[in-house]
Amino acid sequence: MATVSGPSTGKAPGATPTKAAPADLLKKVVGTGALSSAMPSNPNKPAEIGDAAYHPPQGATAKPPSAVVTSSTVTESNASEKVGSGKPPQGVNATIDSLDRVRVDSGDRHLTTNQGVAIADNQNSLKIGLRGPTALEDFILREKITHFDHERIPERVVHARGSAAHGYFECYKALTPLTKAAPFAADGKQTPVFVRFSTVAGERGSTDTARDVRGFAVKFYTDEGNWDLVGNNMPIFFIQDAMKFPDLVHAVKPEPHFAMPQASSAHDTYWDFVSLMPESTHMLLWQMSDRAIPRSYRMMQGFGVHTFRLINAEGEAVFCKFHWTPTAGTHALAWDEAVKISGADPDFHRRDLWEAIEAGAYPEWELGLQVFSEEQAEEFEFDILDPTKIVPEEMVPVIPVGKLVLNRNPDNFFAETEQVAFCTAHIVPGIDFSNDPLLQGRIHSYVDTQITRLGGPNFHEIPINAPIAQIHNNQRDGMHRQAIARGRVSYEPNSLGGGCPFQAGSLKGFTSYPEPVAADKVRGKPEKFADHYSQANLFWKSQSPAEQNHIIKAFRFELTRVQTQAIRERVVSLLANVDSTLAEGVARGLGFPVPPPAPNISPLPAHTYEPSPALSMMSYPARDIKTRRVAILIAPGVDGAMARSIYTTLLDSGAVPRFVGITLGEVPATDAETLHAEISVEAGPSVLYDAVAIPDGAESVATLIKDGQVLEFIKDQYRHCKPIMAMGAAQSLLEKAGITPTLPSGDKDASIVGIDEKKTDTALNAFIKAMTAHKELARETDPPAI
Ligand code: HDE
Repeated sequence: MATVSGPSTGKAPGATPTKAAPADLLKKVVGTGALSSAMPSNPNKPAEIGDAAYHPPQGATAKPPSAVVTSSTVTESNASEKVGSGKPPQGVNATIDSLDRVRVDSGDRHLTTNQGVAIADNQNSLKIGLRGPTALEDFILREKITHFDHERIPERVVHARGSAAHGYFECYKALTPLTKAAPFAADGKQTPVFVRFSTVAGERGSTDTARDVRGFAVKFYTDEGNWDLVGNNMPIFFIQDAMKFPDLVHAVKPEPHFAMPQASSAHDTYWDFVSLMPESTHMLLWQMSDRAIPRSYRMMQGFGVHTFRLINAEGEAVFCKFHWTPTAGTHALAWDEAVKISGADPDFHRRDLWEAIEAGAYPEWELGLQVFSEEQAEEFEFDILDPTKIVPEEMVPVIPVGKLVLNRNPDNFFAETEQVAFCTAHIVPGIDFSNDPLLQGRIHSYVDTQITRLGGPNFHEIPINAPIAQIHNNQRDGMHRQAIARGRVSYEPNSLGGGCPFQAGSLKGFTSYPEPVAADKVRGKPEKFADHYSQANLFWKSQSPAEQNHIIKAFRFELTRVQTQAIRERVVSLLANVDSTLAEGVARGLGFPVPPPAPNISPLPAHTYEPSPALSMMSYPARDIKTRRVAILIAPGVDGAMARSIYTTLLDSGAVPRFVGITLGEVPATDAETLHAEISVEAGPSVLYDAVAIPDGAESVATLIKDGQVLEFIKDQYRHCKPIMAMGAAQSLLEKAGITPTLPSGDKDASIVGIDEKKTDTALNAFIKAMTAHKELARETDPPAI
């Protein structure tokens, strides 16, 4: 009943008399004794030994006779506006409450300092006389400037440039036979998610449309903890072992002596490295393909890349690969388009994602799984632990299991998008890692990097990172700790906390798949890892002619920027192992003959695959034209009724039409109504639109045809293979731009509309059909005719 420093029953001078003592103190002392003696020994110890260890039991607990027994202090029932209600929370971690707990709105509020002190004057520092020096005591100025000085945090070492949104994942049908993972537990179950898309190489302020892999990272806030599926928009990777990741990143990042180029792999150090790493060849083809210049984050596939394991409640495991497929189709920019967008709107992808969500056009993906057994995997000619290989869909089909919908933009870019911490180590019961050596390294790297980036080990408490599942453990302290742990127990086993928090045991808790391993400790790779070219050849063969041509041109572009001839030749020597047309096409553009193929080190014979249509972007068309941006070119004298009808029909189809004029403002039409040009050709160049429509109107066409910028606008639409609708007099604009409605093959170019389709309705139908297909790539010639 007495504390060391004084009687426990007395009143602190000036304090409100406490209701707690002395009865609570007595209860605590007596109750603690009872609680502790409820655990005469640690009953779970035998379960750590031998076979029993496969099924860890739930931790032993004892119920405290009253709440005060596990309290930190008997005075916890004294309430205040700051310490809370005085009702001790039990079994609750308040730091996980929804983001509403930290949202701030300053409407109808005055300015304060960070200590809540009202600021009278936010215009002037405190000076000794109106013309005198600033006083050191100006704590208001110093707090403001000091905070500002520390506003920036280190950017992500890779994937620094990104954009994110909230949404949900909905499971179609329960997947309980395959996995006990929470998001797949019941038909129609929804799990909140936060998804961040990114480029890899560029710095935080770099352009969105650089040629690069895109990150596709999904944080599932499941009711059994956070699961982060940190994937990319390509299903494979450059390297086979985490050991090489710092080398790869150092090679691709701006060269260290002069910090160039920004956000581009088109430079010597990158190609020097990959040309000496034949395992990169397959990924190089993907990176040089149109996948590396997506039209939108909303129009790209995503992949978990590595093989993972799914585990059901019986402990049975299968291997699994994750695939995201967008409902808006998988579409790309043309390279020339990507380059021009970089100038016209470096935030192109960020804006596109934000605006689509603001407008209620919520981006959507379907999640598909490739599921296969260990026995199947052993029969494959490639190793499923090798992240430079896919599992062809012809061998293991992709089963659709759910959908992802992004329906809410963040409130604050820094607090959410910048501070979100994705970690491959974040998995939940029902999912497990495979031994992919790249994945194994990632499990360490992501948690580690957040400690530097977010300033300490408590990054999980930053609201965007906190799970919705309870957090209870004995981790304590560290920079910026927010949780105020109640009680004196911060270890396990304990009897003073009634054994709590107790281990969950194998029925509820995470257990690793008990894969038997008996092998030498060694640094090396299995033989199947050495086949670097069979799947590169598969990818090449599976591309449409236009896609193949783009790959050749991308290699040419990148290698032209490489200054060292030996490196160029070494890259082509890798390609010579993949396909002769590819190697010859690249070598011709670089002005040298194809060198001898690089040594093929595989001890196993090459495998010949049939082409896989699933690898071509052409296999993922859109279902409609929702969110496609269409320019309607207008000038005074435009056929007003037709222009309005084009606008309305496109709008009704979910597209985003814009009246584009030579300047902004009113544009008198042929009828009584005046149109408004919302944007001009100089402020919003052609590359920012997916298609162009030019309504009839002799007078308007006569104006447009005299404007070089308009002609350039139309030519770019043509060169980038976009649908063009030109009605009546507008045909002369196409002629002036040198555009014919015939493909190089001699067939009609169905995406140039308005010659045969004289009526607006018929033309619009054809135009919308062409837009659904996104582009008419058969129009392309090398070099471009226009
Ligand atoms: Fe990453 N990667 N990575 N990576 N990665 C990071 O983590 C790393 C790899 C991927 O939107 C970093 O928080 C290693 C493959 C995405 O915040 C870092 C290795 C794949 C993102 C890191 C890889 C990815 C990252 C930088 C090889 C596709 C952005 C900042 C062993 C499956 C996540 C950070 C976001 C980010 C390390 C390879 C995807 C440094 C060591 C393969 C989408 O920890």
